[in-house]
Amino acid sequence: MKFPFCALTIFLLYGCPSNNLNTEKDFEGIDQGHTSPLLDSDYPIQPVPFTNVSIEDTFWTPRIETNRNITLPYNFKKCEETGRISNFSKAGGLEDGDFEGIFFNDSDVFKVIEGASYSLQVHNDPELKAYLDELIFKIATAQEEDGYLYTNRTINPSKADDKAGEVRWTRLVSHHELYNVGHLYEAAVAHYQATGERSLLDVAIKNANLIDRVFGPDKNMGVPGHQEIEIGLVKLYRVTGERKYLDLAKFFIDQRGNADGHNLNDGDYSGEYQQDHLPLKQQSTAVGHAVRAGYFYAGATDVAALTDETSYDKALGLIWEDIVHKKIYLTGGIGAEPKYEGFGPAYELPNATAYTETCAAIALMLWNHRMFLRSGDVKYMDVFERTLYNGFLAGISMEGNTFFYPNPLESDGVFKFNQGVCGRSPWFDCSCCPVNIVRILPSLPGYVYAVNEDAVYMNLYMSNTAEISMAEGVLSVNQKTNYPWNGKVEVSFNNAKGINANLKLRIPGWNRNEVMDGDLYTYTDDVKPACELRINGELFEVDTQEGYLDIPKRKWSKNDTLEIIFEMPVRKVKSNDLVTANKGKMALERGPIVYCIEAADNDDKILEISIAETANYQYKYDKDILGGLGVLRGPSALNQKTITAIPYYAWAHRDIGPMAVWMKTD
Ligand code: FUB
Ligand code: ZN
Repeated sequence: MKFPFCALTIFLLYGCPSNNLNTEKDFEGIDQGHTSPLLDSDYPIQPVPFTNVSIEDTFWTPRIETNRNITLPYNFKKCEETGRISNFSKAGGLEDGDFEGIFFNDSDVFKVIEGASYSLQVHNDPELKAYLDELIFKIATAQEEDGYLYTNRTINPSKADDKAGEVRWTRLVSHHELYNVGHLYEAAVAHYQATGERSLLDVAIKNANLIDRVFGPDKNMGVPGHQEIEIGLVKLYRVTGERKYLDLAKFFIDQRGNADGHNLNDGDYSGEYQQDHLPLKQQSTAVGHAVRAGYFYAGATDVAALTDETSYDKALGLIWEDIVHKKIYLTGGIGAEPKYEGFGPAYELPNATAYTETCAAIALMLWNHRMFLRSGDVKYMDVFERTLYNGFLAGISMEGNTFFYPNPLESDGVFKFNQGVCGRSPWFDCSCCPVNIVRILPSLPGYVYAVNEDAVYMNLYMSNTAEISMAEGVLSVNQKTNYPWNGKVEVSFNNAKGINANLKLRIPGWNRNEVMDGDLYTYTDDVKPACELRINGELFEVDTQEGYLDIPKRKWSKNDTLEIIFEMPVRKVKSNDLVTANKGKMALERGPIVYCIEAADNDDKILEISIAETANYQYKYDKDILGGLGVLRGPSALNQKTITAIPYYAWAHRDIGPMAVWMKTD
């Protein structure tokens, strides 16, 4: 039995929760299927939904399957064991007892439901479906009559966590009433799309209608202490077509940093910490808590795309440059500062204390994908890919049941962060990261392709078959590759009759000699990795200036093949001199993978190892290390002994010991 509780028990005991029967009457716009209504405006480029992309890939399939078989039930089990789920039962009167855990633990459960729903969309699992039914029942009973949902207060307001206070909406800065329900909305939309059932969606709608009655111009003009509801409201708008949810998301974006109606400096968690120091339009640098920031920018990008609001673009562009030119780690992680889990000053990127929370990596990916959809600019998908294979993937073990919260780029094997662990952990009291990972992996196929009128963008490389809706019909595409270990990608089509499409194949930044946009990191050599495209066996010269192999519109059918070779040499990277932490140091990369050295493979003292700028490092796929990894081997300048570097994402799977991404150079 994979899921901890016996489904149906609650239904048999209590029947249906009343608010599931009582659909809000002011909501009419949804059909009983699970399609989205057409919206007035939207991103000019649309992602191909993950449900249309079937991944069969030697690198990613095991990770997605482990997520489904191990991480997902494991996360639910942990939520059971730690009282996160019984908090709902207690709030709903199904159980006695006090609230357990941290005041925003409801959000963890919503995030796992979101991940489970994505998984259900592509993998029928009656047991999981029944488990979700039972869980949603508990959540629905926890919802108060007017739609309010926050178990920390509902169970017993006089015992609510101090940060939340006894009275609703009184401590917006420090509590997470609005953050939690943002995750509820995301989960509800995912569950509705997976099942066509409204059980959780009705809970979300009832709650959103309450929030809409309470917040807005001439009402409560406070802002959420932690952004997230903006993203959730946009998803609710997408699925229902109810404009008021989009307007409310826009209100929360515009009200942040607006002194009219709320106090911008209201305690430790206010002001810059939550990006509430200035209106977004006047912001130009990334400050404060990194997850809050990432969700904020992602939500604002959504609102800009779905409304005629163009005034956020300049600020979002400047903030993006501030991050990517000055504040991002080589791994694509953001948020250097452990004290407040956020951005430090420009170029201050210490390695051993790099906080780079897994959730911040996720927030950055979500935002960069949206920036790409708005602009078509390759630089955003370059950041997405870098973060995906490094800063994000390091957060989850290959076994799927241990996690990193901070993701430092160096370790002495002893130092413990504020999460109290050195190495991977089975769980955290504040477990926002494990439950965030579980929703990203099943939706990963949705980041591979995007479409724009007659163009198809191929942004990520992993073996898959995709059904891509075009004006003329469905283009059925196969990708075959051994990426990230090999840069060869073969593309074929299943259409008997040709379908017209302009194909845009992303040339990864590392192949274009650009570590990332800007000059924070550069390759030490001037190698120009080859990029070759063959169409039906013939070498094809294409314009690559925009970062895409742009193949003009033509009919594609099952007679056609593409072969792309992105040459993937081992590269050495150095930092901008202003990054004092990396002075005199280099890092190794190959393709999208950032490498590190760790104690398990090297008998020297890791933090003393140095490498020569001229030394050669050889790539080899080693099937004996951790089930198979591409490793780099070459001489240490210290004593000419061979050192072995492994992908950063794979560190800390063996004995806990020192690790370094940046190595001294002699
Ligand atoms: O506050 C909710 C989440 O918990 C944040 O996003 C994380 O940084 C952690 O503090
Ligand atoms: Zn987290």
